[in-house]
Amino acid sequence: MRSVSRRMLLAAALVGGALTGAQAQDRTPVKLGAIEILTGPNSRYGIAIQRGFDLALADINKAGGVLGGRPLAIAYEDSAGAKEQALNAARKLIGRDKVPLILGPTLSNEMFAAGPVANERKVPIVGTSTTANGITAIGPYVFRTSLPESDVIPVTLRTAQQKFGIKRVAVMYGNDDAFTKSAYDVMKAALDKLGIETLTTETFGSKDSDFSAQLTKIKALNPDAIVLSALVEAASGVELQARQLGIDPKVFFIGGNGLNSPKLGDIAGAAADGTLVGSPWFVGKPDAANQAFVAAFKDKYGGDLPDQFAAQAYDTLHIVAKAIDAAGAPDSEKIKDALVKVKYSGVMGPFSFSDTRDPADTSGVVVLVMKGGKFQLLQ
Ligand code: 1QQ
Repeated sequence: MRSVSRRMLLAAALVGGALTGAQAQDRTPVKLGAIEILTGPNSRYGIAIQRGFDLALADINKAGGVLGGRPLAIAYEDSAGAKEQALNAARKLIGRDKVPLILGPTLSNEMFAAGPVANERKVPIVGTSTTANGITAIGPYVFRTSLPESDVIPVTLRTAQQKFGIKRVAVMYGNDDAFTKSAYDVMKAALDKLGIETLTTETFGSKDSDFSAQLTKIKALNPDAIVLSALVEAASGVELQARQLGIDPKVFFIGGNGLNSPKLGDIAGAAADGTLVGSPWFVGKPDAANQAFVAAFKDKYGGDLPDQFAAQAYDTLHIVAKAIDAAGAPDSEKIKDALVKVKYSGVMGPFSFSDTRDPADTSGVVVLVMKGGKFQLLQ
């Protein structure tokens, strides 16, 4: 009898031990940081990104979260498009919240401020919309899932040349933002390479609202097209004013990533018709994964369609979740090492990082044209 009860006690102890083990299974959320533009003139970009993340977050948590059952969470910080604010947000997320990884920031201009801090503190930071040259050269903890302008703009300009026979263009760019300046450099190199003549190069500040001096000069030169590197607020203003000043609607705009937002059509309306942009994604991309994403997005956000910023963010959170699982712990160093090895197929198509932590596959660029205030695939 004694031995039986001892065995029973042993069994009870084992069960108890097993129960304690199950109870001790870690269910604490894995909280990431995100720095995005949630207020102010450029918030259309950041809110699209936030919506993409939040949709992916819901999917991931519905499927059991990360690391065998821990929910994933995101602490958002609003940068308002200001690089000092993005820098402070990075400091706060790393120092106070101790996040193992940061998503964002929205603008290259902000990444050049926040990226070095994350890199120095050895916290991976993943841009989903930063397209300027030199982003990942900040350091080994800096990643991006967005295609750099250097992979997109040459395709856009070559398409404009082949399809519309442009020979002479005017160039306009914002000269106080890292992305708009970098995209201008890429445009200039591509125009030279294609043998397209640049009649004039005009600059403006990102907060300007009067572009009449530059546009009046451009009108007199009678270009085939206007190549424009700007964020969407200024871009909409330029396009509206161009038509008000009587620049012929046949003289279409060719833009960089800043113009690839539905906000351009919302603000500029018919004045933006004919605008060409290169894009890594389009809403009508017919594969099942993308169409399911578009439907789920519309469902969650009251019928609104996703844009490329939302699609890119959606895939990025899945890529990051995969890296966290592969890392086996919410540890910055392990996540960094896992990220470089991730292979993922999402709504943008197949994805992995190149050895410079940029997208490895640069082949998926399509050219979109604005018609009736909406971008559609150029046929
Ligand atoms: C950059 C961009 C912007 C258009 C992102 C919103 O491409 O800053 O790099």
